[in-house]
Amino acid sequence: MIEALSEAERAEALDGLPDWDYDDARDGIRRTFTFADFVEAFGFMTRVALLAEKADHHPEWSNVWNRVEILLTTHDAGGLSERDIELAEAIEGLVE
Ligand code: HBI
Repeated sequence: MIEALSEAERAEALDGLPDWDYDDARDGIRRTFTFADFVEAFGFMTRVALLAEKADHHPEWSNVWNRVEILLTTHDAGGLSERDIELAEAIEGLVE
């Protein structure tokens, strides 16, 4: 079992993820990524999928042509957890 982050822990984690927004309704974090075209967007999704599977932690996401919207929250914790932060950081590593 994993615990949801406290408000203070969340604030600290989000300081390190300036491009991610906190979603109050879902107790999760969101970011929209935009690429040159569909192939770039889907290539990114493939790389994220491999990271997610390795971590056994999976995004809620959608894709429209060159845009990928990602929401990270932890169902097991009922909200945002360290696992979401770790996955967000790993995703940032792909697009740097
Ligand atoms: N992915 N985002 C997210 N949240 C979870 O709680 C979660 C997951 N992937 C797999 C997973 N939990 C497993 O541990 C089981 O709950 C199936």
